[in-house]
This record gives sequence, C-alpha cells and structure tokens, in this order.
Amino acid sequence: AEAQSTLVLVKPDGVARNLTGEVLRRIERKGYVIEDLRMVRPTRELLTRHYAEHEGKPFFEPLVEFMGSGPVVAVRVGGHGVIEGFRSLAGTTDPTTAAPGTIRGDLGRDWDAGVIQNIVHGSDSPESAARELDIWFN
Ligand code: DAT
Ligand code: MG
Repeated sequence: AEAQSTLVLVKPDGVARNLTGEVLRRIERKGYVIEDLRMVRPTRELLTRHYAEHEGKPFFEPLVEFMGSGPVVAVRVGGHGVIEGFRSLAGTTDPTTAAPGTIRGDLGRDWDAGVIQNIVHGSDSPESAARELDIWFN
C-alpha cells in the first residue's frame, strides 16, 4: 500500500477518560508514525465543517455538542495504508458491537447521550483525510 497520512482525533470522552496515551500507544505499536499532534477545543464552526456529511441527521446536534464539550487531541498519523489501517484499529462505529481487540471494542460502551461516544475518529478515505487534515492542521 502507498504511504499516506490520516487524521485521528481522540474525542472528548477519550481525553476525559485519560485514554490519549493508550490510543497513541496502539498507533505506535502498530508501526504508524505520529507526524503532528495538537490539543484543540474545537469551535462549532470547525465541527460543522468536519462533520458536514452528517448535517441534517438526527444525531448531528448531539454529535457537535459532544465534540465541543471538552478538549480533543488531533493527530496526523503516517504509514503505508494507514487510512484503512487505523479504521481497522479503531473498530466499527458502535462500541457495543465493535470487535474486542479494537480501540472502540476494548475501551468503549453505550452512554445514552443522544450520540454514540466512541473515543476516536479516523478519516475514512484519502479524500476525507486530505480534507480533514486541512481543517485541523491549517
Ligand atoms: P465513524 O466515526 O465510524 O466514521 P460516522 O462517520 O458514520 O462514523 O459518524 C460520525 C460519528 O457520529 C460516529 O463516530 C458516532 C456518531 N454516530 C454515527 N451514527 C450514529 C447513530 N446512528 N446514532 C448516534 N450517533 C451516531
Ligand atoms: Mg466517519
């Protein structure tokens, strides 16, 4: 696979639960490289751009509210095939059913918050990675 970079976010639930190090540890053990990292308290405007594809969905408001509820750690992660590879490390969206061994499967659960809280975000395609890295790192 080709050398790539992806955007990983440790979401407010992950930061609040002191799981930033655990997430970074899993990324580094896999062989991916932390290329850039910053802690951000994202504005509503930034979050609306980041989650533009979900505007109008019933969970959009709770999602933006949740993502703005505390600091987020934004990480540019590099490696061959890392876009798909980090999605695999993260596991599927719902932590209740995400496979054990994944970040979401091992560390997440349902919280009855109007939106799924699942510790991390990872870009889902090369186009998304380019767009999202520009939003969080420029
Ligand atoms: P992913 O983060 O796995 O790429 P997504 O892009 O479809 O998932 O959705 C963005 C986030 O929104 C997701 O991490 C958790 C939340 N979410 C997605 N689908 C949801 C739903 N049906 N109900 C509540 N929250 C949801
Ligand atoms: Mg997504």
